[in-house]
Amino acid sequence: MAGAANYYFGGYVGSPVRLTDVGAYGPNSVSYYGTNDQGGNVMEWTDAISAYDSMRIPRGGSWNDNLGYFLRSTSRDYYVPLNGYSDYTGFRIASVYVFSPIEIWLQSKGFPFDTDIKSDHNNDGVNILMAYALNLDPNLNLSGEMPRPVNTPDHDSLSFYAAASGVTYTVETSTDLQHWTTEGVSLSDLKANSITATVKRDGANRFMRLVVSK
Ligand SMILES: [Ca+2]
Ligand SMILES: [Ca+2]
Repeated sequence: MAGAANYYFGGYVGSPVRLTDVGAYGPNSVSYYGTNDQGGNVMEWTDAISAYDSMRIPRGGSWNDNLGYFLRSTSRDYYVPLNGYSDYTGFRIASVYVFSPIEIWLQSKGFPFDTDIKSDHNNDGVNILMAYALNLDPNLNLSGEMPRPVNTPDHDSLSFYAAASGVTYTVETSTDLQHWTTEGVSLSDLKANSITATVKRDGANRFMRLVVSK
């Protein structure tokens, strides 16, 4: 990480030897994560506690460090917070992003968490959301793995995995592949992570489809 930081190196002529405004060192002081003055200026408290002596760990070095050592991202200092203040120790406000179940699943399958789940990266006709909904591996060819209807003289039925977190499963029926309805489709309770959708036979040709949404 090339750049500039506010620290005091043995009286180096370029050091202000005091606190500077955030961003005073310009774009060169912006870290890989887009944060200003990560190294130098003020040293920031972290939520880490030293296992060795239970002291709290600040990192990043400050304007008051007369060596560059504490600027290193691998370096840490040890202090006990007291009821006092200094102009070389501060903190940074950050928010924690909590991954949703599907975002965790995406990463477990080798995808970035923000992948477009409507995409079909391997062109097998099954998008990523459908693979997630049916508990299948999106990296495999799933063209032959979709739920298949079972036909009896009285009913047509479709059973499928229906326990993916955050997914709504709907089964629709149609006689012409144009107009789809959930009317006449009965759904079983979830049993062994599966649901069975059943349509009564009435003499017409019937199609069934599974719709998943998030
Ligand atoms: Ca800093
Ligand atoms: Ca696919």
